[in-house]
Amino acid sequence: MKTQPYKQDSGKLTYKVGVTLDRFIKSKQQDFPYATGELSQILRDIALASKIVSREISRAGLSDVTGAFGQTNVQGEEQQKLDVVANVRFTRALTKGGEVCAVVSEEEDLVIDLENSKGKYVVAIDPLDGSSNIDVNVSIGTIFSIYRRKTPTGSPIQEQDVLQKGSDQVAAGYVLYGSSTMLVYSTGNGANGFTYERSLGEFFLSHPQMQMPVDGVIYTINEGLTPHINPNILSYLEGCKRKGATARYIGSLVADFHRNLLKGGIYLYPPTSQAPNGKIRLMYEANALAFIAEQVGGAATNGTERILDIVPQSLHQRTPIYIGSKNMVAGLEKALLG
Ligand code: FBP
Repeated sequence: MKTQPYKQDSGKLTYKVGVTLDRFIKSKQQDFPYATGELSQILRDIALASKIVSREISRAGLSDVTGAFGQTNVQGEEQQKLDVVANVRFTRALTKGGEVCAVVSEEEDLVIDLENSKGKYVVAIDPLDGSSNIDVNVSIGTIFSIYRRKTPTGSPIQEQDVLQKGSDQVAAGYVLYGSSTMLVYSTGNGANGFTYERSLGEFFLSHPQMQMPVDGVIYTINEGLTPHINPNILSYLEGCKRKGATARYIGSLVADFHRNLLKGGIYLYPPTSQAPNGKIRLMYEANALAFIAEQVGGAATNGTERILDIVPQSLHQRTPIYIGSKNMVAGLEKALLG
């Protein structure tokens, strides 16, 4: 039979739309030691749930999903309706995807056992980060960490499956619901960013092989905390200001981290006299962003130890965190030594 070779049409009529997240995940699958498609499926599940949550957020003012839900979570924080919506959407998507055996969520007191005898993975997730910004239309996010369970599939979920160090993550990332919705993730071979094209319902590769500047001009801290923090941090911030650095603080960790990743900067949430371990949660906030930070050439510490080396003791433990441009984090660690 006579055939003809495929000729890539480069006419203006059919401009290229770019690489979809799905195709990218597939093309990178062989990079992953256990490449059997399970991790790819989990990333797809997270992408699907984030599309639904992005839709709910973008029309929040038109539907009854703003305001408090009327319950508090294990942190004693008042749950927002969208916190609950996001928690349900991500947990449901991970359950239906069939590759996850347990979920650790900021909105759930205990580990959720998905009773999935073939699930090899554990996901830790902050379904909606930046709760104080939900109802005021300021950027918020989702943060996720993916681990391989340690015990045999089908056996009861053990502490060792869940309380794993950040350096054991097999993948991690975040979704930013901002002026556009973006998903940034890494499986340990650099980090890539995808922008959501709502009209096509697809994430497209928009930020390949992201890199964080080693030096930055931005410091990010809730200035309201300064009367209650270590004076060495105050002198470090004075040093940054003398070097011309500027303050930026959105109050949503994902949004502040993402900006500093692109522009160079440091996010600080130190221990305070009221919160001796700071505010940020290790398992589903700090670990994932520290993984990404290191993959893009940045760094993350609790002041004395690399965040990814911290051995978790409990699901909802908090940790001081200083994360961002490598030289700025190194400068902070030096300042803390006094
Ligand atoms: P949650 O909203 O998921 O609880 O996350 C914590 C957080 O909102 C971060 O996103 C943010 O960086 C920080 O707390 C803001 O804290 P504060 O209001 O004390 O500045």
